[in-house]
Amino acid sequence: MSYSHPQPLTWVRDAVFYQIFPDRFRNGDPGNDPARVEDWGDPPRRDSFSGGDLAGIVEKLDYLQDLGITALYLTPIFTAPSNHKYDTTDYFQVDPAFGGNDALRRLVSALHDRQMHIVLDGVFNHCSEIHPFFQDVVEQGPRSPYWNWFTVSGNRVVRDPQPNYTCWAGVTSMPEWNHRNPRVHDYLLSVVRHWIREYGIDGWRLDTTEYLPPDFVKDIRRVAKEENPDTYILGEVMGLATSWFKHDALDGTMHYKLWEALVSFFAEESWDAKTFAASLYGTWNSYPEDANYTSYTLLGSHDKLRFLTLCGGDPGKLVLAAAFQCTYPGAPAIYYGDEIGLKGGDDPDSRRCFPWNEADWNRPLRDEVRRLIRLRKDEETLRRGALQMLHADGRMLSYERSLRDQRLVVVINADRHAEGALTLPDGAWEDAFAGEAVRKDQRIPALSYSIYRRIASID
Ligand SMILES: [Ca+2]
Repeated sequence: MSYSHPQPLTWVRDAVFYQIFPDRFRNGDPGNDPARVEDWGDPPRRDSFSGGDLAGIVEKLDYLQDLGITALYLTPIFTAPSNHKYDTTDYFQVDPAFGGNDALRRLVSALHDRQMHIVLDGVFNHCSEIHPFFQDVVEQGPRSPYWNWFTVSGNRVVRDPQPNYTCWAGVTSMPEWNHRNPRVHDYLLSVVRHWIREYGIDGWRLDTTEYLPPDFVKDIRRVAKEENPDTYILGEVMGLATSWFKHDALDGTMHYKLWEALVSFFAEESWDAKTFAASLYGTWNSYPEDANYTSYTLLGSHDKLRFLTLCGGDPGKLVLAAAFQCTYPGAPAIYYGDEIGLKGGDDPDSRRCFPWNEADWNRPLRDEVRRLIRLRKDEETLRRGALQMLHADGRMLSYERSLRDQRLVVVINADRHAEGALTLPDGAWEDAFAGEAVRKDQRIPALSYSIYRRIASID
């Protein structure tokens, strides 16, 4: 299949994403800090605030662009009581601690000036218990016009000892919307439309997609495309996303199936290359070809231990995983701070403040990630080309990417001790970074990768 002709969502195929947890990335405006704000860098707690905001992101766009980032995914930014803001109280207001609606307008404008894109987090399964509609139900019971917007058994809302209303994962502060009520859908779809039409956002990441009715997800995608056909609808799907794609409900998935494979092969070393390649093959073939190219391939997110921590703190393993990520189909996504060696265990530890003191950075790691992103941007073949596995044996893996007459070969030796050997396919080859011709037979040192470009074919 050729990808040389214009395709929908070209910007996603070419994107390198950066995920930001806004409270922890950068405090650009101390004037909007929540009342009880911690010192920047203090270890996060589940209920602590660090003061990060959207002005801070604008301040650091040079940093992000220098790294090679072309698109941002922000965890929720609408008004909510928690630091993570998955408990929305007002879907039409950016949280004042993030700078309010004007700050979003400035951020979108600054991003678009740089031809960068922004994807917001849509939390449409549940809201906050202090959302005014739920509060009305608490106060008025069945007389509330919003009574049927939630699912309450009995004639009044009871929280303790057991909630008598459906709520997210049993968390009483997050009542679930009643998705059987069409008025709920109309309301949430108006949110989807509003931020595309009025603020020009480029996509929605749908929180807990697997808990939403499929027809509702399809409606989200439909109305988003009506506003702008280039809008990206990205599902948070922890399992296989096959059925979501089959029913045209999503453009891409946060590729957690791939993430599991990356963790097993690179970080935990519990899989050999054959098992890893078989997993890649299975997922690849179960998704439509387009969806493989427009999914979001991640090493980390706010819901997982930091990849470097999963690697036992070994940045060499992370580099190999990043080399894979940047040479495989799908838009690579960096979880803020992974590129400078930020560590972190389970939530809230995985949500530490970004350390802006460069003395705290792993500079060689950042340079390596930057170099890989640059190669991906320079080589259309890595972004859009076909994929062909060559070898998977022991702890070594090689594959080819091809587009028209362009060929690239990637080899990754994830063995800690043993050197590997690779014979390049027919033709003349050069090192893709150095641009220097190489021999056909290559030695691949332990824990290293190489990328080769074909400079001439024999035919
Ligand atoms: Ca602030």
